Amino acid sequence: MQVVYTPAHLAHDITTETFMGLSIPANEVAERAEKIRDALTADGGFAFVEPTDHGEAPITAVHEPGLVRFLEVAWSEVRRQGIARPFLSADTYPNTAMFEGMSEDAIAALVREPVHAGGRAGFWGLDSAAPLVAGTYLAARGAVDVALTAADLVVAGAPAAYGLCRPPGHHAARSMYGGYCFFNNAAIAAEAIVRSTHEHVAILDVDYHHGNGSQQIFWRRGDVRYVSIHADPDSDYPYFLGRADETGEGDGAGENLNIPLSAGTTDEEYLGAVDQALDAIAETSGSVIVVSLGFDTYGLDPIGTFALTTGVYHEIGRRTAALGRRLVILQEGGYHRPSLGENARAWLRGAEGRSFEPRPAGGFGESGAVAG
Ligand code: SP5
Ligand code: ZN
Repeated sequence: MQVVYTPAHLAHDITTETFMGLSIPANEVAERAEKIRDALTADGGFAFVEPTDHGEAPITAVHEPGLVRFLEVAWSEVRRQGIARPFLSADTYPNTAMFEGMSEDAIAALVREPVHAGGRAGFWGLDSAAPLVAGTYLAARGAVDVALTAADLVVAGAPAAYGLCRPPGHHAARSMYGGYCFFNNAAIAAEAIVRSTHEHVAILDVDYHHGNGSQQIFWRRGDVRYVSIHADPDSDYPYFLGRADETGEGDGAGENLNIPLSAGTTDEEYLGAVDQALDAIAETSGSVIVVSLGFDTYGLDPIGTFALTTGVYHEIGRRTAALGRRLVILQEGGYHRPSLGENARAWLRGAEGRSFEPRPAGGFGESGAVAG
């Protein structure tokens, strides 16, 4: 399988994030992508390719141009405004209750992008967990090109391609970034595939979190089906979307399927949800599936609560490929760095119909971790 990778992600150099007002070591760090790259290189069965520059048009096909401009200039604005912070995080968000009682027209006239960088981050951002630094925009553009290049390979006939996207994308909505995500790599790829093939496209989102951005972008679309398995939003991010009764509207009615699962979900329970998700995709007419692949479902993940094991990723990859459709597999979350490489290897080998032999216990694919 071809793997699309670019070192551009290293420019999104994150060390801390804010969680409920507290500064904590960042979860979405550069080492994540490097661990996966190392494991796939060591495997020997993957061919690495660099992404090609696809420009801005495929991004604004999905995102509000104002969001793109904000992300492009945000860091220089932080510096120009003399804001002494190691990363940009929002000051104030426009909570809808701020405008309660006002007419839609009055709200539309009032709520506009402010000048202060902390206010602008609130205007475009969902939460405080997507720290923005000097290299964020270049890295996020790189991740989009990774996704689009993987899509190109599959549209050209490859049975599968893996885009090692970083930063991830599925929380980014048309006019919003958040949840470690800036541009929605999977949505941009899905839209590009719809436009080039004129086929229906399905998105299978198996990140631990609900992909609120992907759901929002395709909510009214009849030509893209979004199917997601994730933690129940009653107890997990993004809290306000991801429930089973969200099924789409207009042309998109019935095209959105959310499968929320509870804390402690096991391999067996998760595979049941995978079968349900794949059944919903099998009903659609297209020939390409975009997979939003997260490993924060892993038992040892620091921010997830599921109990999945490495072996089940091989089986999920195998079952997904067994639908007989071509796969654009794009990396989303997954924060237990020692296991990321093995989990990715397991999933991708499963998707290719190759066997998976776990590396020796204690190794997690790290060279030197096994004594001797
Ligand atoms: C792409 C993706 O997986 N985004 C996830 C965004 C999650 N945002 C909430 C992070 C909560 C961090 N909780 C730290 C708990 C430490 N025990
Ligand atoms: Zn996630």
